[in-house]
Amino acid sequence: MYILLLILFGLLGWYAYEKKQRPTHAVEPGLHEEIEIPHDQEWEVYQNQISLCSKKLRVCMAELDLPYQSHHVDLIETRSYENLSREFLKINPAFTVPVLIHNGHPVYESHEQIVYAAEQAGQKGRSLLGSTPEHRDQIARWVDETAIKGDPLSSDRKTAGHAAPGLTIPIFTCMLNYIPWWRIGEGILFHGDRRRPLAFAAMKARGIHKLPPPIQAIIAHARKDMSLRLDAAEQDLDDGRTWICGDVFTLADVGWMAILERLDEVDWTGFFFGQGQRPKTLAYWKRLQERPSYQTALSQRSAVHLRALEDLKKAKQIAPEVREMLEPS
Ligand SMILES: N[C@@H](CCC(=O)N[C@@H](CS)C(=O)NCC(=O)O)C(=O)O
Repeated sequence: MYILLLILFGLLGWYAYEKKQRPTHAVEPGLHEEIEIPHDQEWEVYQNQISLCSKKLRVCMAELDLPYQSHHVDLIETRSYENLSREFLKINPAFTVPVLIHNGHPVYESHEQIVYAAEQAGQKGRSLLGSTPEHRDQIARWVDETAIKGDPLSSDRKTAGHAAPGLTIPIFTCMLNYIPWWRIGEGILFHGDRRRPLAFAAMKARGIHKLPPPIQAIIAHARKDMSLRLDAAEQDLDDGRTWICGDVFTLADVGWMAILERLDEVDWTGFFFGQGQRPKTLAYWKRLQERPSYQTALSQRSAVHLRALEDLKKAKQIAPEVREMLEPS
């Protein structure tokens, strides 16, 4: 009995100590000149291979031809909660990637990072930001539309950016099959937003065949919101323009490249573009894939992701109820 109590107090002591070492709190978006992060290069990026916001920043840096040192940070879907480690929380106490570091100062939030990098990058940056006040406003609207601002789990913002996490649930559910339970436990103990690891635990426990109804509802809302935003893109592209804001590639296209890539990697393209739906947007997506920045920043997929994608496709083939839940006819 005494031994059990001793172990229990030991564990509680460890938890209290460890929690104190991993403080989390919100951060103001934008550049923080008052914070100094150890660095080797002018530009450094803390990012994750599959994260939507990291992809957007990688595409932007590639378009701007800005060389940077990359620090890969694992998230639970790719392997472990490295974003909750003591080391990473010193870089971003808000526990998310990406973080852009310029001369040792962090810039938080990917929609701020792409604007900041473009503003620092001379002529190439000016072209991504737009030429006239109207053009800049139009670009800013799409940058906002493709961003995840505030709480990613809130359904208040009906944008493409906010629909994307819900549409990512199927692939993350399949990826979690390859992640051991104890790693998810680390998130439940230390995450700054416990709803996220709890949702991941539910996804892992139930699997793609039996997703809990509240999670199915998130997917259904996301599907509806994304459909409407893709319709808006289709309308803008209807006049035959090459890029979403005209004939010059801009930050608005950077945002859309990341969103359309996400739909592709979660096997949604058939649902949103099949049977001749939204042909202009589909052609636009093909043009985006031809840009060198796509090759540099997005073309590689991890082994876990590829295995999970196969699992997802197979589940949709063999289980009509999974297909109907994800892609209702
Ligand atoms: N608004 C933020 C969103 C960042 C965000 O939520 N990043 C996700 C990956 S796309 C993340 O780091 N999630 C880690 C977690 O929740 O544990 C931005 O645009 O940078």
